[in-house]
Amino acid sequence: MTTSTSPLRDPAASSGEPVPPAPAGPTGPSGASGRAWPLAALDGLLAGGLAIAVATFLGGAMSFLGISTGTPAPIAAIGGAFIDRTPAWLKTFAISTFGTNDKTALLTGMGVVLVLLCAGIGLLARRSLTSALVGLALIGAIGALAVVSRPNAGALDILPTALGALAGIKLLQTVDQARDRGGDGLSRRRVIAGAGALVVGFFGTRFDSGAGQATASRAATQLPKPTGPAPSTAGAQLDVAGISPYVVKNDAFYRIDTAFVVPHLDATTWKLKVVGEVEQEITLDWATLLSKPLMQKLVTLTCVSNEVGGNLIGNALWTGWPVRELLAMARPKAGADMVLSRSSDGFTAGTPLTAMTDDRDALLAVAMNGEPLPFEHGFPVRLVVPGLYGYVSATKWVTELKVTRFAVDQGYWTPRGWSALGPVKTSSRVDVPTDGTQIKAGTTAVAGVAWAQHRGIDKVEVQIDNGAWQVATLAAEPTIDSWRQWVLTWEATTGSHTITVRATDPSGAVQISDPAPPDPNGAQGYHTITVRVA
Ligand SMILES: Nc1nc2c(c(=O)[nH]1)N[C@H]1C(S)=C(S)[C@@H](COP(=O)(O)O)O[C@H]1N2
Ligand SMILES: [Mo]
Repeated sequence: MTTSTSPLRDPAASSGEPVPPAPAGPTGPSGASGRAWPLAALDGLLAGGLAIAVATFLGGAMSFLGISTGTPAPIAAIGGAFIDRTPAWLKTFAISTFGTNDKTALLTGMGVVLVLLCAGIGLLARRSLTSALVGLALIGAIGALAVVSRPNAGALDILPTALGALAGIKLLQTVDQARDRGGDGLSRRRVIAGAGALVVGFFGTRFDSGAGQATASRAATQLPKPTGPAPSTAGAQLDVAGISPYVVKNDAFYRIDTAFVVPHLDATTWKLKVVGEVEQEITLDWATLLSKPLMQKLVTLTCVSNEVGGNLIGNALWTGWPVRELLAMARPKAGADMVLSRSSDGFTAGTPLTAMTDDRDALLAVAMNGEPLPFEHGFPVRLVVPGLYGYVSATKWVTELKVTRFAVDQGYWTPRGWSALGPVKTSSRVDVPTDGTQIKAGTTAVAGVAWAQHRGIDKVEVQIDNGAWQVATLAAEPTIDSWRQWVLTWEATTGSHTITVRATDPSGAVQISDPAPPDPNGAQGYHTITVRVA
C-alpha cells in the first residue's frame, strides 16, 4: 500500500503533492501506472458492470419489442445454459439446499464469480491493458456463446452482448489512459459511469420481467364460466392449527422449473402446435381454447425432487380443457406411446400417451384457483396430469405437443439422470407438531397430509417411538387426484419422542419404507419427526 489515508485514494496520483517514497517489496508501489489496487479493481468492476448493464438493457429491449424470441440478455442466457447443464446430483443438492430459492442462489453465485473476474481484470489492466481488454472480450465471448446456445436464438441475439462488451472495453481503456495522463481526475467520470450502469441495468431487468404485452394480455383475460360446478371440498380441511391448507393459494404454491427468467408470453399471440405421429397436425390459439368447454379439477402437483417430509407439493383447483380432446382431433398414429410437451423456453416433458388420453382428465389448464395462471405457474397455458411428477407431465408455458415414442424421444430430465417414467409414489408427511420443537404434555393433535395421486389414500397410520401403528382419522377425499389430510390424537408424555407416518393406497399397497433419495424417480421412506414434550 501507499501511505494513502483513504483506501480508494492514491495521494500520489490525486494531489500531485510530494509524498514520501513508498516502501519496496511485494506490497510496494503498484504497477506501471502507479495506481492503488483497490482503484484498479474498481475500474474493472465498472467496466464489467457497464458491459452487463448495456447488454441486459439491450437484450431486455429486444425481447420486449419482439425482435428476439431467444434469450438475448447474457446473464439470463448464462444462467439458463448453466441450469440446462446441471446433472441430477447437483440438481438434488441445489434443491435440497436452496429449495425454491435455487435461482436466487445461482444468481448470487454468478454475481460473486463475475465480481471476482471483473476485479481481476481491473488488476490485470495495471500490468497490461491489452491483456485486460482481451480478458473482457473473452468474458463477452462466453456470454455470446451462451446466448446463441439458447432455444429459439436468432443471429441478432448476440448484438447486446457484443455491444455491452465493447462498452466495457471502451470504458476500461478510457479510464486507464486518463489515469496514465494524470491520475484521479476520473472520479467524476467513474461516478457517472457507475450511476449510468445501474440505471440502464435496472431498466433492462424491468424489460426482461415482461411488462408490456404479456402482462396486459393476462390482465385482459376473461375466463369463461366452466361447464359444471366446482368440485366440492367439503370435509377435506381438518380443523387443526398448522396443518397444510387443503387448497394452497397461488402465491404460496411451490415453484420449480428450469427458467432462470420467468417466461412472459402474450396470450393473444400464443399458439399450441400438435405435431409428430398424428394424422392431422393442429394449431390451437388462445381464443379457440377459451371457447372450449372447460372443466375444473382439484389436482395435487408434486415435484420429483421433493424429499421425504419436503414441501415441493401443493394442491390447487385447475380449470382447463381435457388434452384428450385435442389429441383426439389430431388422431395419434398406431405405435405412438408418448406426448413430448415443449415450453416456450425449450423445456420438455415426456408423458405416456395413455395418461394424456384416459379418463383421468389431463388438462390444458388456463386457470389456477379461479385466476388466470400466474406467470410463474405457466401463463397462459400449462399441462396438469394427475398421478405423475411434474417433471414428466406438468409443462408450463406449453407451446407444442409432439406425439412420439419413448424409444425415439426423451423429456428434459431423462438424459440428465432422471427416470423416463414418473408416477408419484405413495407418500405421507407430518405437518404438526413441527419437527424439532417443544410441545406441552397432554392431548395433542398429530396431523398432516398423504398423497398417492390418481390412486387415492385409504389408510394413514402413525407410530410413536417404537410403539404399535395407530390408524389415523382421515379427512374427506373429494378426489383421488389430490392429497388427503389425516389426524391422530396423542396423549403426549414428557420426554423426547419420534413420530412416524405411513400411508396405504386403495389396492392395499403400503408406502415403501426403504429410504431412497429423489433421483432417479422420487424419494421414498417414512417421514419421522422428533419433538420434546415438557
Ligand atoms: N416449462 C417448464 N415447465 C415445467 C418445468 C420446467 O422446468 N419448465 N418444471 C416441471 C416441474 S419439475 C415441476 S415439479 C412442476 C412445478 O410446477 P409449479 O412450479 O407450478 O409448482 O412444473 C413442471 N413444469
Ligand atoms: Mo419437479
